[in-house]
Amino acid sequence: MIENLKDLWDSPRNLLPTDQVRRLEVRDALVDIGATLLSLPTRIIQQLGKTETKRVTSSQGAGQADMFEAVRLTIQGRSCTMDVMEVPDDVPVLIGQLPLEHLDFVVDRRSRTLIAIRPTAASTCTNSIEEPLSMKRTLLTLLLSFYAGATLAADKPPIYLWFEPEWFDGVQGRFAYHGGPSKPTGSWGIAGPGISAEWTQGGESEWNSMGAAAEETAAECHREFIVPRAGRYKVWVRYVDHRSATEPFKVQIEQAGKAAVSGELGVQPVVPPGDEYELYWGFSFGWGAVEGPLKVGPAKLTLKIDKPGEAWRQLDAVLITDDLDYQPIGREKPPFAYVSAMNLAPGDAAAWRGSAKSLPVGKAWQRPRPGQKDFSMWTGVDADAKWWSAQDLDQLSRYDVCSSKARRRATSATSSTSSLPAARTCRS
Ligand SMILES: [Ca+2]
Repeated sequence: MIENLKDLWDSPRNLLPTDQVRRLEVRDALVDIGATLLSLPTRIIQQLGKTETKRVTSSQGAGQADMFEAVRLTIQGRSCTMDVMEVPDDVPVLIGQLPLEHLDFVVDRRSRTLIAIRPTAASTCTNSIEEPLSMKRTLLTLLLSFYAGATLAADKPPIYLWFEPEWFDGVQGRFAYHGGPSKPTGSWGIAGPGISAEWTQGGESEWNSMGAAAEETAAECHREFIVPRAGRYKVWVRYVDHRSATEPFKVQIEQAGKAAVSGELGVQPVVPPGDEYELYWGFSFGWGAVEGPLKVGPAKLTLKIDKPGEAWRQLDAVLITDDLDYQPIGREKPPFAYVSAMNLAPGDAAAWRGSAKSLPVGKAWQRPRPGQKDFSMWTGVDADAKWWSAQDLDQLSRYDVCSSKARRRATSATSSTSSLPAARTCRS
């Protein structure tokens, strides 16, 4: 319950009828230790008829917010007086650390409830002085974001949004750096699917990448997306980092027509100049990031070139995440929430074979494990069901199971087939 404080004062003095006290019951408030104060959306502030007092820098650092005169806040029968910070209408009512501390609440993550740490009668708008300070601080560290009486926001997994810029609107035609210097076209072009330089680095993420010439001065592509949760985000971009040359481009996220996050990449190296790919090819894929706060709701990501670089621009993948500690590696996908829902490494791997689980494994198949892991170049093995059903599995050697093409190559390379190394016999 949030009430207009002045109305409450006026009511007992017969200056205002009790039923005219402006008050609101909020059922979807968010308890958020990322916030310090009590934050109310503009529409609720207007309904309560509050008056603006000053502008302050918000805890997110980048923006400013308006402060409003105090309200009476009541949660589970406990009340206190609290100043109000304004947030946009698409943000829920946020209950930060100060109101929680004033009301002597801590969050119990397991039961997803607020727990009072002293009797109701003692909960007023004063800080606890009887409680040892160390105890207070310990309890505060336990406070985590959650939707009051509903879902713990902190229990939700981090958000990872992975995008492939070669699909973005505005990417036109093709770009290639390996056919000689390319000319500016006024737009990003599809690049790839790579040559040896990319393949030795694991290749490009998913389909291809996109690129633009060093001399390009005006190219832009974008895509729209939804920010599922308000918070501070990192926008990572996997791109070609040239050794000793710049490849500048700008990353921008707009919300409601305003720049929410923006920054320039490709000016400072993100891969060490001594990196083996940088030394061998003169460039390497690397990840650079810009960071900033995003609100819940629609957003537009733009990748833009507005000045020439010293070498070509080539972008492969974008990752937007509120997991600020996460560091992308190569093309590896982040730990999406669904990954944790699957047990991808069961103890009994044979159970995965379905109807073939009772098939015995031939003794001759035992082989040294590269890097302690079993390994099979399946593309080099014949898959003729008739042939397999006629074999005695215990008698088969690696040579026997190779494709006929691989067998021909192996035979022409050496007259002995009985001691062929796996790498030679099984490469098609
Ligand atoms: Ca890509």
